[in-house]
Amino acid sequence: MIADKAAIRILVLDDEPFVLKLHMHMLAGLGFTSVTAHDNAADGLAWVDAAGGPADLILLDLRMPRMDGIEFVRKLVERCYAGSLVLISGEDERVLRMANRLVQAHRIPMLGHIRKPVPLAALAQVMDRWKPASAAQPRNRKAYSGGELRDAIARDELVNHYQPKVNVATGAVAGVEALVRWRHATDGLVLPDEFIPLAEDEGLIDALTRVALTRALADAAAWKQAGLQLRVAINISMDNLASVTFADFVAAAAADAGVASQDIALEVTESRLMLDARAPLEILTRLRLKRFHLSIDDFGTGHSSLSQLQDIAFDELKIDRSFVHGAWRDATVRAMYYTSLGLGMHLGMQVVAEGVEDRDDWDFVRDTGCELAQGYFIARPMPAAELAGWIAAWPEQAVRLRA
Ligand code: G
Ligand code: G
Ligand code: MN
Repeated sequence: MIADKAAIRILVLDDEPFVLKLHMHMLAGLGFTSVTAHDNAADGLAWVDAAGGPADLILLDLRMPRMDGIEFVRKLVERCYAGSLVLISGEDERVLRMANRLVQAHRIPMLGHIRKPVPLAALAQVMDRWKPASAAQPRNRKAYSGGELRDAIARDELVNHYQPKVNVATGAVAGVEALVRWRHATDGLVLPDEFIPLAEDEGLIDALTRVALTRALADAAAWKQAGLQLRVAINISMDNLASVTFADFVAAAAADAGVASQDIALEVTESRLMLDARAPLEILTRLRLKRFHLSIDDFGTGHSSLSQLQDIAFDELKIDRSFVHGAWRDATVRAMYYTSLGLGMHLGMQVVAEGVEDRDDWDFVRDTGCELAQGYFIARPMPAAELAGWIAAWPEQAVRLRA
């Protein structure tokens, strides 16, 4: 709930005076009364410039004669606009989505997009998301230095969490994915997005991967001892595949730990373009010949794409979560999902749907015949020590999901 709706300064832009009146009326009905309306972007911009303290929120029509909504957004960015935006348009979903992406890329808080004619309930729902500019700002991430990360690796501050992958039809736990975290002395548990790119830039990714892999192998061996049959997956950066000794390192580490190569999966994401494909191809081919399980991660994003599938004999394809979560209700997302699933199946790969976040996602994935699923709905990544407990409790939940 918003405390003081009347204090929020709203600008409504639409080239049709009737629509302007209607939207102002709807906003007033919802309790938003500090509303200014203009029927063209130039006047809107003049108002923003003159009003002494710009709008907190702008309801923006995309198609307007002369200056359109997209150009207006650029002018807002030039003015360091700090408020939020709602896009309103008669365009179809995909055009709205494209505009939505642009606004996000400009880092303007986007409360949502609504198709015309605007239903009151949709407007109310979007307006409910409004937050003051300070609260809407993303948490300021702390930037770490290469030296700090190097010390963290040396001091053994990196730990693996594990997220289960389960068979959708049977509920069986097929394996786990190791996801590294930094147990930071003062900042708490730091997620990999905040230090993997740094590790790649600072030449630390090999050291990091060695630590994560060694840890994962030790945990895999312990689980096997305890009678748990799990394939353990580890994430590999493209930079790991630059040095041809990597395949030998992986094979030796697995042998030392007493873990069979079939029980280890290597998840590869091509986050940046590889200029020289020879080393990665050599390493992946050798690992495949040694029967390590190769997985293409985040499929459909970045460079994890079709030509990769053609060149590399992956055993597993992980459909990126942006093509999974919400696919049941969104036709565009669903098209990406089905295409990825079909490709994986045609090529005889195991397919994993990532980002299964709720019951609707789960039911959808199950109905499509995808073999494996992973996501918050099943389990969040957890410390190694919690896995056995989770596995013991899971079947009861899985049974209920079959209903
Ligand atoms: O753990 P999260 O759940 O936040 O992971 C974010 C990203 O970090 C994912 O893309 C994942 O693949 C990557 N990641 C996690 N652990 C490792 C790792 O050990 N090595 C590499 N290269 N990437 C990792
Ligand atoms: O790139 P990779 O697939 O390795 O990334 C795994 C990342 O996805 C980790 O950051 C993990 O915490 C995150 N993740 C796992 N399950 C879900 C989920 O259901 N929803 C979302 N949003 N993220 C998830
Ligand atoms: Mn992964």
